[in-house]
Amino acid sequence: MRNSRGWWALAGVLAGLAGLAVSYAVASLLNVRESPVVAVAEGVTGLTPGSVVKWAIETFDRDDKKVLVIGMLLILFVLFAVLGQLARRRWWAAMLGYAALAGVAGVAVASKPNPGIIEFAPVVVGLLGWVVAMAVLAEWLRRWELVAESEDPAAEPMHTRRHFFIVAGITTGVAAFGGLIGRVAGSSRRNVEAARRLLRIEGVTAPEVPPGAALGVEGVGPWQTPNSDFYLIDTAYIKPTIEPVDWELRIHGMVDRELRLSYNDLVSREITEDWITLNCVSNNVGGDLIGNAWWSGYRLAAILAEAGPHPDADAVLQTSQDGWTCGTPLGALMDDRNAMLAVAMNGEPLPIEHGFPVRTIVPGLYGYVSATKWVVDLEVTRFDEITAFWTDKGWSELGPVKIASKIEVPGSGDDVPAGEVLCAGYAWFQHTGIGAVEVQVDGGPWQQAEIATTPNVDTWVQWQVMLDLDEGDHQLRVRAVGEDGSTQTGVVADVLPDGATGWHTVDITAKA
Ligand SMILES: Nc1nc2c(c(=O)[nH]1)N[C@H]1C(S)=C(S)[C@@H](COP(=O)(O)O)O[C@H]1N2
Ligand SMILES: [Mo]
Repeated sequence: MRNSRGWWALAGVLAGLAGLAVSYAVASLLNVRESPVVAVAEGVTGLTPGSVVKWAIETFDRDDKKVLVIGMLLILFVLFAVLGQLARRRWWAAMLGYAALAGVAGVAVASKPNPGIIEFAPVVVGLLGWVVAMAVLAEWLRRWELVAESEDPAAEPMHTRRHFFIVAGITTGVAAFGGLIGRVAGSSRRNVEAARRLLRIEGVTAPEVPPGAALGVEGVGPWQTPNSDFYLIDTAYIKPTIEPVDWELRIHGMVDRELRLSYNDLVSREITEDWITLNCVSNNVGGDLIGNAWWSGYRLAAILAEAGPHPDADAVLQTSQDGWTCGTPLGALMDDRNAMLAVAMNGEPLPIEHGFPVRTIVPGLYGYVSATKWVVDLEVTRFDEITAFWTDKGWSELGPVKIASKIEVPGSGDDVPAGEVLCAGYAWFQHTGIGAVEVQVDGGPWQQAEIATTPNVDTWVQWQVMLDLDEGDHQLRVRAVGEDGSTQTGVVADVLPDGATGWHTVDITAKA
């Protein structure tokens, strides 16, 4: 027992590995977006200055993420060894250390767009793994130490030492088994990720923000929402992982010809691309369940026309691979708008979370009645014959997007210098278009804002207006006017059953 500190360090490392491994296994089994280690690695990349990231990418090329994860694991090894030694005399400090590490992972997971509760499971299980493994190993190390230091000739250090080794062996086994489960369970997701990375879809072009669409006001989110920041809403605890070769879309029901499309059939069609803003019916006034992307796909109007819908059909029941359903007006899928089966988002194959390999996008409708991710089945039918996932729960059958607007700067509670204050944000009324945006200070007259140009009526619109504010507290309000002349109502309505209404209001203080 001469080198007791070394044994404690070993115990720390083994417990650490076991915790990481069970966390990884749970992450893979639940198919959550990233294991905590990767989430932290991504967080680190996000916080690292651009020049360093650029250097790392150039130096390590495509392996930059791998290098980062390996580097983090090395740092963790050292930390685990230190925590193991700490556990010897200051148990609470070691536990605090594990909790802090889990806290970092938790923050990294929480910083992803709209993380579900399930995404925290790997962090919680990992922390439990650490604590349990460390407790068991510490127990036997202590006994060994006691016996080794004992004067009693009957005490047998061999016996306790053997026990510690057995427990250490079991912990190693758990770590190896957890790692194995993680590999095997994660393989379908890895295969799909690999297939996605290698995919080159003919005709998909990179997005270029149209000139004049972004006003460049500081504090206003980007006009084009990057995939990594795009809000995520779905009911799937485990995200479907579908390889393009395994994907098939069935179009049937009230049609003249039933169609079955493979991925290759789909991508050999004529591509269509467009800027379309997607938002969720659950978005509260001023909320951020909205994003704008460059979508590439294949026009549903053409595909449905081939199937030949019957004249008395008025709906399409869409079903995703995980069994989620929604009912979409047939008219919205067949008129001149760019309703599409999308395969790419912002010039890249759809991310798995956003519906890889194929999802529906329909300008002008909320996601819950139109934007089916992992879509596999379209049944042409009638609204009076179907129910769908959300309409079963009291949401409206039809979900046209309501006209809305939002102030992004100044933010609620901000202090601003009195005098000229730039107020800016977004307005949207997909498939009708925004004609004007007006801002009101303290219930006074509505002031016209300048609105940016947009490539079509299906995207959100940036706006800005210079306000003149006296010292003191002020309340700012915004409302939009549609291109059809309709004015956004100030009547407050809840998101249920068909979308929130009311004017977004921001309270600020102007200071000398
Ligand atoms: N398969 C599936 N598709 C779905 C949903 C879902 O729960 N499952 N939710 C819908 C809702 S309510 C919205 S708002 C959009 C969100 O799409 P996003 O996660 O890509 O932003 O997806 C729609 N498509
Ligand atoms: Mo939604």
